[in-house]
Amino acid sequence: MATLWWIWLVLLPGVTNCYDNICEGNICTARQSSTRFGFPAERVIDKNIHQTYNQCAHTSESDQEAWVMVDLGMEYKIRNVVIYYRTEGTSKEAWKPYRLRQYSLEVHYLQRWIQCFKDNTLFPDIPSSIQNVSCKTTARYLRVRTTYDAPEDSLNRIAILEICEIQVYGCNIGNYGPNCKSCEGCENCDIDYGCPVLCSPHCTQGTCDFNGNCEMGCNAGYWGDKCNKKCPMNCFNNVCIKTNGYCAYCTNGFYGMDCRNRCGNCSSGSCYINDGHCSGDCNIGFYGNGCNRPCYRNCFNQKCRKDDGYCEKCKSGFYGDLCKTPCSPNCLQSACYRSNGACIEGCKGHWAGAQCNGKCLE
Ligand SMILES: [Ca+2]
Repeated sequence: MATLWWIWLVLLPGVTNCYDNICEGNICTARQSSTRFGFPAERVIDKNIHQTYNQCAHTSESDQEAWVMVDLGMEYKIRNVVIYYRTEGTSKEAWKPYRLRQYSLEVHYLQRWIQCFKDNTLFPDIPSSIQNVSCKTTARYLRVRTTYDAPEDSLNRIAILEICEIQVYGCNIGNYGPNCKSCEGCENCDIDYGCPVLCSPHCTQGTCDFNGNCEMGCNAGYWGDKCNKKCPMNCFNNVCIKTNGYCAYCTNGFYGMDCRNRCGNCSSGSCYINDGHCSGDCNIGFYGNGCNRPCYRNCFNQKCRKDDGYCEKCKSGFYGDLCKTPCSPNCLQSACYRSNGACIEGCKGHWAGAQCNGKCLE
C-alpha cells in the first residue's frame, strides 16, 4: 500500500500537466507594480503553491493599475499558465479571490504586450482561486494585470493583486508536446501537435488542420476526413458525401448509395437512387417497378402493363390474360377471342363448337 501511495504521488503531476514547468529551474524572476510590505513578488515563483495570504505576493493599496510580471529569462514556447490566487478557507466569511475579477493575462512578444486571456467574472460572482489559462504563444515576459476596483473594498479606485504562484508550462523553442520533443526544424511548430502535416491535394483550398483533416471539405471526386478516398465512379458530377462516401446523386442509368447498380429498362434512362424504381414508363418489352422483367413473349408487339405485365393485346394464335394459351388449331386463321378462346373466323373442316374442338355429326 505504501508503494502504491508513492506511485500515485509521482504520477499525479504528470496527469494534470506534463509540459515543462518553465520556472522549475530557478531561471525566472518576478516583479510587481508595487509591493505591500512583507509580500514580495518573488513569492509567485518560489514553487510554493500555498494560497494563504502570508505565502503570497501582494501589491500595495495605492495602484490604479496593478500587475505582477514574470521574466522567464529567455523566450519559450508557452502552452498554458496556472495562477494560484489568495484564498482562505471555505466559510462564508473567509477571504475570497474577488479582486481577481476582470484580470487579464498578457505576454510580451515582438516588442508589445498581447492579451492571452481576459477574465469576465462580474460582481457578485467570484473567479476560481486556481486559474488554468491556455496561452499558446512565444514569449519571455508574462504579466497578470488589472485595473479592477472591487466593490467589496472600501478604498476608491484601487486595483490590488494577491497572487501566490504563477506556473508557466511549455517547451523550449523548437520543441513540442507533453515531453517537449523536437520539432525537427519545421516552421509553424504547434506546441500541442508539432509540425503541420502535409494536406491532401484533394482538400478544398488546400487547407487542413494539424492532424491533416480537411476543414473546408473535399474537392470533387474525394471523401473522408483527409479527403484521400475516391468517390464511387458513377456519382453525379463525381461528387460524394464527405463523411461516408455515398453519392448524393447518380449519373444517368445507375442507382444505389454508391451508384454501382444499373437501372432497368426505364424509358427516361434514370431511376430512383435508393431502390432503382423507374419514375415513368418502361421501355417496350419490359415491366415491373425497376422495368427489368421482360413482357410475356406472346404479348402483341411485346407491349405489356408496367404494374403486372398484363399484355395489352395477344399475338395472333394466343389468348388469356398473359396470352399463354394457344387458340385451338381448328380455328380458321388461328384467330380466337382473348377472353375465352372462341374462334373468331369459325372452324376448319369438320370441327364445331365455340373453340372448334368438337367434331361435326356425320
Ligand atoms: Ca508561492
